[in-house]
Amino acid sequence: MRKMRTQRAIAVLASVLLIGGVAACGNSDTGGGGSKDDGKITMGFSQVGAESGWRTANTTSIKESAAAAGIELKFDDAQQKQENQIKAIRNYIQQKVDVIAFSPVVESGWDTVLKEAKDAGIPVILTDRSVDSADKSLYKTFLGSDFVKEGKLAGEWLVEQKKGATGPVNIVELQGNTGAAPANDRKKGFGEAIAANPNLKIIASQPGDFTRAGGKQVMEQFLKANPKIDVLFAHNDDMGLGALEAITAAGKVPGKDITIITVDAVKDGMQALADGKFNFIAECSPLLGPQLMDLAKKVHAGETVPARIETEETTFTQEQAKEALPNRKY
Ligand code: GYE
Repeated sequence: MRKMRTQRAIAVLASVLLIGGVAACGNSDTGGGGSKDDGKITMGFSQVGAESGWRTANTTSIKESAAAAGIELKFDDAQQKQENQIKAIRNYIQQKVDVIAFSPVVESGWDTVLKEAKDAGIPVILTDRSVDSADKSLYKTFLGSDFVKEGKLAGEWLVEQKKGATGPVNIVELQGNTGAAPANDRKKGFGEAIAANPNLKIIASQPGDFTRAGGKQVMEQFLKANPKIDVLFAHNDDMGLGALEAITAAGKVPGKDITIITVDAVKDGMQALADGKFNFIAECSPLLGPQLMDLAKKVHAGETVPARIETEETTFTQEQAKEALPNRKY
């Protein structure tokens, strides 16, 4: 009995000391430092633009995930211009946001502004596209797809399809915006894969800026200049969708007269694939928001995060697109 009472007394004393200690901590917190920190993380995000269905889905994912994670998001659309992105990042530095995240429209030319963020003590997360900076300490991590692999998967599928070809197979390529990581890397991966069959030849390759309008316009030129086009490789669905109009207007049947391969697998692209107008899509997931917010929290808390986080992806044939389409959210 006495023993129990003593134990209880010790427990009460311990909790009094504990509460006192916490209160004292709280006091010294508010008293010192003068940090404005209310515990809420503010993220400045510079988006490439609104050039494609992929981009729209990516923006939605980022906005929804920020709200769900309780992160205050400052968002800027750079309209595919690097100078706008640099301006937005400088604004975020001035506003002393907690974390800066961005999807660089092109790979080169970021060192100066990234150094400014580093000097201001603001961590930077690259999302979707990467930069070619030699100094990897300028950013904390890069979250996004392996674009070389996407191009490779597209090329390998074509090699398999055309393995019986006895004569030249003429390929035209619609590239993304000049200097963008997905344009450079998809071109590289595709080129490397098709080298396995010397019959496969890229006879024309031009940027269509990842837009439907760009895809349509450049495909019209391709069709005018080249009487025999067997294959179109478009670096995204939207350019492929734009090209469909040009191909039909030229009196050719997309998916039959011209084999069409794209990247992304957004809903409209998957519909074209299920309808037999496209022949193959290498997936690129735009749903990067949840992982980005998670990384922002970790980086803000001073935790180390992996330098590279790769998105998981697959590929789709026409049959697979028919199956996947009803559940496709974007
Ligand atoms: O494939 C394209 C978009 O950077 C992965 O940008 C992204 C690409 C995507 O415009 O549709």
